[in-house]
Formats: sequence, C-alpha cells, structure tokens
Amino acid sequence: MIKHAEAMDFAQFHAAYDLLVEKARSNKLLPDDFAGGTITLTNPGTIGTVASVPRLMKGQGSIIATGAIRDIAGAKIMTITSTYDHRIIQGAESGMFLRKLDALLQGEDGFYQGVGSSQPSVVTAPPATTHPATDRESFRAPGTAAAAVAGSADDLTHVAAAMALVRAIRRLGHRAAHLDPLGSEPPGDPSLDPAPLGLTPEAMARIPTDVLRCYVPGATLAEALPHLTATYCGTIAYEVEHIASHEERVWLRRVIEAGEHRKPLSAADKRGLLSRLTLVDTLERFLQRAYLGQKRFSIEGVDVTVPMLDTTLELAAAFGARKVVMGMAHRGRLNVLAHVVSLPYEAILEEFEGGGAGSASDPEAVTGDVKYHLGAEGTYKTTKGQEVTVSLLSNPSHLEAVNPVVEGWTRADQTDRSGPEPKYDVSTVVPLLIHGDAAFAGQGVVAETFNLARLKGYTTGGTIHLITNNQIGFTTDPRDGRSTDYSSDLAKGFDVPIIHVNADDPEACIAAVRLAWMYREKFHGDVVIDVVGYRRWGHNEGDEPAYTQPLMYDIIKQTPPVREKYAAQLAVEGLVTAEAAKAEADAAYAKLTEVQQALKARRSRTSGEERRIVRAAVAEPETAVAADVLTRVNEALLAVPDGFTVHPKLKRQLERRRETITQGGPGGMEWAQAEALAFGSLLLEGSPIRLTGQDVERGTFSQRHLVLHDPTNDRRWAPIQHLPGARAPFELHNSPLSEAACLGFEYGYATAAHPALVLWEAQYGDFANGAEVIIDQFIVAGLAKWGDTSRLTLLLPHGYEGGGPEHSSARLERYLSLGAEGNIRVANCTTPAQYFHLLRRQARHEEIRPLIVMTPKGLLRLPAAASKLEDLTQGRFRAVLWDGERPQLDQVTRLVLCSGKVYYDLTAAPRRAATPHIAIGRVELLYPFPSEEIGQYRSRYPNLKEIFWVQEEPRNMGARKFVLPKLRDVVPAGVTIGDVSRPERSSPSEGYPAAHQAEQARIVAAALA
Ligand SMILES: Cc1ncc(C[n+]2csc(CCOP(=O)(O)OP(=O)(O)O)c2C)c(N)n1
Ligand SMILES: [Mg+2]
Repeated sequence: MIKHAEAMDFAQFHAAYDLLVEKARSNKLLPDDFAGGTITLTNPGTIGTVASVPRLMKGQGSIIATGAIRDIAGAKIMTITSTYDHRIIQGAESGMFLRKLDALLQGEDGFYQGVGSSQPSVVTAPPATTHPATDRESFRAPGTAAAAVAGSADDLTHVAAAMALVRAIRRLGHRAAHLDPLGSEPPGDPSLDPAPLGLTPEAMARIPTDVLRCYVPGATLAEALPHLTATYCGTIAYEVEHIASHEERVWLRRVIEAGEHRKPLSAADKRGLLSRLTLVDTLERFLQRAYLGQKRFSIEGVDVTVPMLDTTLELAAAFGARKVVMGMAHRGRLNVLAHVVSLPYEAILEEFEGGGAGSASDPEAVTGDVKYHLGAEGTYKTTKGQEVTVSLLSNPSHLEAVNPVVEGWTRADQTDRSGPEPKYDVSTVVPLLIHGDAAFAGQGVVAETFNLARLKGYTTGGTIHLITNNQIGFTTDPRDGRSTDYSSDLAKGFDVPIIHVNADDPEACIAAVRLAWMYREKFHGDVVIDVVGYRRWGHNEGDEPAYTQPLMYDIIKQTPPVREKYAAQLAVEGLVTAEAAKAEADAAYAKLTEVQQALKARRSRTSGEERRIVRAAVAEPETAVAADVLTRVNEALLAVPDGFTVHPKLKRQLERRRETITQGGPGGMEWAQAEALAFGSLLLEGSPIRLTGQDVERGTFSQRHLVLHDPTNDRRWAPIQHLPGARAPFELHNSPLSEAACLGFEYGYATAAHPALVLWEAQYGDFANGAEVIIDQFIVAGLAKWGDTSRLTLLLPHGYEGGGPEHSSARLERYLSLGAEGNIRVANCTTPAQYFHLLRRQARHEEIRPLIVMTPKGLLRLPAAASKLEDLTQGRFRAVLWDGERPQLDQVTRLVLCSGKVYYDLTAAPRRAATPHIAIGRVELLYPFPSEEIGQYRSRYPNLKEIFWVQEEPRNMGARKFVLPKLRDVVPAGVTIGDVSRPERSSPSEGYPAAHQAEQARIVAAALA
C-alpha cells in the first residue's frame, strides 16, 4: 500500500513503489502495509496479458489494471481497465479517472514536465515510449531520434518544456493570432514564449516532433515551431482544447495542424471569390447611393459572410443536404437575401421603392414587417449545378430569439412523419445561424439553444454558427458588453469547437467554413465561427458612429473594403488585373442601375399583390370517436411487452382506466385518460403529434404516465408509441428546463410541420412568461407579420388552490389581450371530455391556428369534473357549457358566467340548491369569443335580468377586462351586467392558505347572493 500517494511527486511515488516491491519480494510486508488502501494497481501486462478485468475482493474500492504495451500499425497501444465497486465509485467517476490518466499520459497538465523535474533520473525511458496511444489517431512511434534523448536529464526537461509549449500554443495560440482587420495587436500570452521554458534554438533542434505528437511539418521542434505558430497564431485561430471528448479533440488537432481544411484555392476559385466580394460590395454601394438615408444595416466590414455562406451551401450539397434553414438578424440581411437566398434584385429594390404599402388600412391583409426582418425561401445553385433550398426564416427585432425557431424548423424538416415511427435524417437539412457579437454574448436564449444541440428530442445534427463580429453592439464596446474576452466564449461551455478568423482574409474564412463542415459531418455537433471584422457605418446608415467610437472609426475610414484588398492580392498573384477587377465592379453596378430603372417604369403600371390572411368560414371538424375504437386504444395504452413490470402502485391507477371505459366508473374518466385517448385516436387517423415540456412524460402532477419504467431494470416503455394501427408518429420528450428556447423550438417545428399537432406544456402556466418573446413576437404576431401560423398548442397548468401567488394563474389576461384578427385560440376547459374534443378539434380544424389552453391542477382528478365514455363518442367541443341543472329556463333571472375551476366552487356551494333562479354558464372558448352563442340570452333565458362575470383572479387580471366589453356588445336591453373577482392586486393570489379560503368563499357567496 502506498499511502498518501496524492501528496507525492513522481520521484517520491516511485521511491515508495520500489520500497513496496522490495518488501514484497523479501517477504517483509507487515499488516499495516495492507491497510487503508483505496485503489489497487495491478499490471498483468508484464506477463503479456492485453486486457484484464480483475475481480474486486471484499473491501477493495477499485482496481486499475494495465495491459501489455502493443505496437499496432506504428502506434503504441495499452489497454487500461478500471474495475470498481459501484457503491463507492460512480461509473462516470471511473470514466473520468481513465480519461484523466489518458490525458496525463499524453502530456497534458505538464505531466512529463512534472515527472522530469521531480527526479528525471528515475524515468528510464522518454515519455513517448510509455504513451498508450489510446486515441484513434496513430501517433508516430518514436524513432531513433527519440531514443537519442533518453538518459539525459536536461533533455528530458526540454522535452517536458516542449510539450508544455505545444500545449500552450494549442490552447492559447489564439491570443497571439492576428484576427482584427483594424490591426489591433493581439494580447498574447507568456506561455507561448519558448525562452522562459529554457527552450533555446539548440535545445529545440534536439527535440524530435515525434515525441510531441504534432502534425505540422518539421522533424524537430525548431523546424515545427514556425508552422505551429503559423497554424495557431495567424489570421485564423482555434479553441478546441476545452472539448471533453478526447476523440474530438485529437481529431480537431490533427485536421488543424495537418491543414486539411486549408488546401489552397485554385486560381478559378480565387477569381470566383473576388467576383462574389464584388457583388456584395457593389450592392451595398448602390443602395447607399440610390437610397441615401434609408436603413439597410449594411454588411460592409463583414462582407466575407456571403462567400462563407457560398462555401457552406457548396459543402451542404456535396454532403447530400437538400436544404439549409437559416436565422439571422438585420445586419447584412439584404445582401444575404440577394446573393444566398437568390431573391431577385427587383424584390429588394422594390422594398426601397415603397413596395408593400397599402396593406395598413386593410384589416385582412398581412400587415407585414420591415425588410430586414422578412424571411424568404430560394434556391441556391452550386458551382457543380446542384440545387439547395435556402430558407431564411422571418425574425423579430429581438436578437437571437429566432435561434431555437431555426432548430425546431430544421428538426421538423429532417423528420419523416409519414409512418408510425418518426425517421430522422440530419444530413438532409442543415441549420445555420448568424449572430451579432454583442447579442451572442448577451442574450440568454443563445445558451438555452446550445443546450438543445445534443438532446435526443431536439438535435439537428450540428448547427453552423457564424458570429459576424464587428467588435461593437450599437454603441457599446465589447468591454462593456461581456465579462470574457471573446464574444464566442459561452459556446465553450457546450463543448463546441470555436474558430476565430479575420474577416479581411477571405481565404482563411473559407478554410474556417470547411473545418466547420468537416466537424459537423464527423461528429454532428455545433460549431462556431467567430468572423472578426468591423462595421463600416454606424448602427444603421444614418447613425454617426464617431460620437461614441471616434478612434475606431478613424481607422475604419482608412481601411479599404475587403474587395479592394483581395483584388490587390490577386493582382500581385497575377490572377486578375486591376483593370479587370474594376470593370467587373462597374458592370455589377450598371446591372443594378438597370434593374432599378426597369422597376420604376413597371411600378407605375402595376400595383403589388397583397398577401391576405385567409378567413373563410370552415366547418367544425368531427371530433367524436366510436366507442369500439376508444376501447381498443384504451386497451393498447395499457399493454406492455411480456416480462415488463409496471410499478405496482401505478398499475392499480392505470387499471382503473379500463373500468372507466367498460363500466363507466367509479368516479368517471379523468383528464389524463381523455388526453391519451385523444392522442391515440388522432394517431390512428394519421395526425402526427409531438409533445414536449418539462416532465411531460409523467406529467407535473403524476397524472399522465405516457412512459412506463420497469422498476426491476429501469426499462422504458411508451405504449402510445406502439399503438397497433397508428398511421402517424408520436414524438414525446421531457424537455430541458428552459422556456424560451423550448417554446421557440416547438414554434419552429409546428410552423414547418403544419399538419402535425405540436404541444408544449409548461411545468406551470406562469413559467411561460420566460418565453414571452416567442409568444408575443412569433405565436401571436407571426401570422400578421409574415403569414406564418401553426397548430402549436400551449398547455398551461394553473389553479387557485391556495398554493400562493405562483401557479395560481397562468395569466389568462395576457393571451386574451393579444388575441386579434383570429390569430390564436384561447380555451379553458372544465371537463376531460371537453379537453378531448378540443385537442382533436385543434389537430383536425381546417383553419390552422395556435391554441393556448389553461389546463387545471385539481380538476385533473376531481370526481365532479370526470367524464364518461359517451361524452367522447358523441358531441363535439362546446364553446359554452350551459347549466344542465337549471332546465326551467324561464325561472332563471341571473346568469353567472365563469371559466375554469371556479365553476366547481360555485356548484359545490351549499347555497346552490337554494338558487333555482341562477344559472351558471361556463365559457370554455374565450378567444375567439363566442359572442353569437352567448348573445342569444333572450331565447335561452326569457326572464333574464342580470349577468355576472365571476372569476377567481383579481379584477385587473383574468378574463374580466376582456369579457365585460364583449358582454356589453351583446346584452339585451334591461339586463344589467355585474362582476365578481378578487380586488385589484399586483400579485395574483394570497400567500396564506386561510386568506385564500376566505377570498374564495367570498367570491362564491357574492356570485350566488
Ligand atoms: C433583445 C434585443 N435587445 C435590444 C435590441 C436593440 N438592438 C438592436 S441592434 C443592437 C446591437 C446588436 O449588436 P450586435 O449583436 O453586435 O450586432 P450588430 O448590430 O453589431 O451587427 C441592439 C442592442 C434588440 N434588437 N434586441
Ligand atoms: Mg456587433
């Protein structure tokens, strides 16, 4: 036993080790030598064993066994195993231990330097000879040059220093890279300097690169160092060493150092690149002159974005993709639309000429959006003649909010939903996001979206991220905009490789895209390219940037456009003469002038065609389902495979679902059963469904249980995903703990996958305000701004049940205040059957609209709310439920209208029996408000004198403010309108249960008084 090994340096450990071996050999071990150990090291490799899995004896925590070192295809391979007691050591810890061991053996953390400096003489071989080459790369076996350094303490110290230097260059070389086109000096880092490490040119000339496992040319460090520096500290730089996966790290190092992505461009490619930069530059110059003073958020300063997108699309097509889904902000959008989405110049100039006007006063017209927010879809033709669809999604001004939408949209496009199993193919559609440097660092949705990238329910096989880094956000400098050096730093926490590149080196920018693509192809992960450029104008073209960044803008004024710089470079290389380059630019300008003139002539003759929101009245869909179908579905939802054990407590609960179907009781059908039957029946009819949200598989209130877990072995089984006869898939995923990105994702998914019923459930309804941007800017206004809609359904659990201010209200008032032009639906059901019909209606309605459902907590199991099978086999969703217990309509003088759970408080009140003159109606569909049905009071209740709106929410919340004016619109003469609610409050409910009870009782009493 070597005690306190953790406090020893290598020499001390080695000495203790020798002593122990000696004691064992000479039979001098004492009982104390065996006590107190935690980890046993065994070495069956010395007898030739390749790998062994030792058995733990009582009391042992872990045994690390090292196998024989084998020479395979020039690489040294050794298998190390860790056998551990699961009660003491977690699997992940054991894996981390092996990973650490591997990293140290590869020289990380200055391991060999530490070994060498502790007592070099104890090391009998140079580090590389003891390396286990467990990585997939085959590092070069040490040759004679390596052997030559053995034995010299100085040389070993130098080798350790050399490894530290290589490691520093890989980790921190970016700090010395020349990334800024405006010429600022990079900060550098002391660890990049060989001198303090004692690495003289002579010493470096004695260190073979073999032992350093570099992939740059050069036999010794002296020869390799300039290549390493050029690789890591040029106009392109890399951050990959933070990545946890060893395989990814080693692969990236190899590709980067071997320069696989930096293969020189052909002469034709270079000319092509200049032509593209010319088009980009010319469009901006033209717009600047032709429409002086109009905002366009020019691309100038990061012009290279367009050729980078060209390369992306070329590679996408080469790797078999048929579509790229893009999200971006305002900056550079017009240029991207023209040159990447292939929108004709006419369409862009038309916007500047005042196109789209005339919609403002037409209530049915799409009211539109500013030109730098509008989406478009086009076809990009690659140089090889392949076609790739490019979808640039519409986005609001809210920076980065479109990110999750792009991911969801892409995922929908990648998924084949034509059969009972969803089939994903991440190679067919590729997501691409363009970020601003300030927004990327500042907006939380960026992090939330990165967190989706590798989740089973959300992955899109790797997103290509470009940060168009103009080193400014509006008027804010980077030092005021983030706490870290790089805009991209957040991505490091998500194991994402980061490539920084100088925007004025277009060839390096192309190389960056190539590396990004190679990585996506191999590992299907996200990758970030930080394109460091500048902003030629102010935040927009009318802004004076010198008020706030005077020195920066002095430099920018003297910085020629990248087109000019690159044209000069190609002139020097003898590829394009200065005259030819100018002629090309002049021709591009002339073409734009021509388009503009033609457009002006045409616009005087024709008026633009307006898009309209189609509002034809459509028939209510059938939502009832035959009893035999529901019985079959119900049975199938209870079925598990042979040998699968259902948790005994849950089994009893689920079995009751059989009785509600066959015997109509006891207690009737609960919410979750009706929901499952709605889902199941829709799947049989061919409606694809996707349900996500926090803990949706089980349900926040332990009500849903769509996924069963075998308590004996943790096996998972979701009966609804194995429904016999299903014609469409059911995608079901617990979501990460995010609202903005998760709801944004579902919005994108639902909008792209129109026929599918996509549902997102909040853990509690009030948490949805964490996704307000998605609700206000996309779900609510998307139809009017962009013509986008979907069947996206929000399930928002809530209830005034004395649980305090949070979770009492799902903020119904917000949604009601946002309903207009029939943009959304807002419902609040009081029975499982109503919910069943509502879900089915939402999936089948010909008018596609998002739906917001206020879902209950206590009603999930309330016997009074339960439904019967026949409620599902007949009828349909009812916008208003009239009082079935007041058949004497002419006796009714007061109508109490309410919505949701308070109905049960009212009907359970003892006073109810004494009020035959009071009928209680439930408004189940609040928006669009069923004015017509409610308005027929006279024919329903001929002696009506008053109508009360009753709600649990404070006066300033709930449906009151929305409903009262609607009632006034339809109220018959002589009928008064009153209302009952909590008093005006800033917080939705009382924090004390007793105060809640008192308020609840008061509301009921006032309604029935
Ligand atoms: C969520 C949000 N907050 C604030 C703004 C206002 N705004 C518009 S552009 C901008 C600066 C963006 O800087 P950056 O992300 O670097 O992009 P750039 O304009 O420099 O291309 C700001 C703050 C916004 N559009 N969205
Ligand atoms: Mg910026």
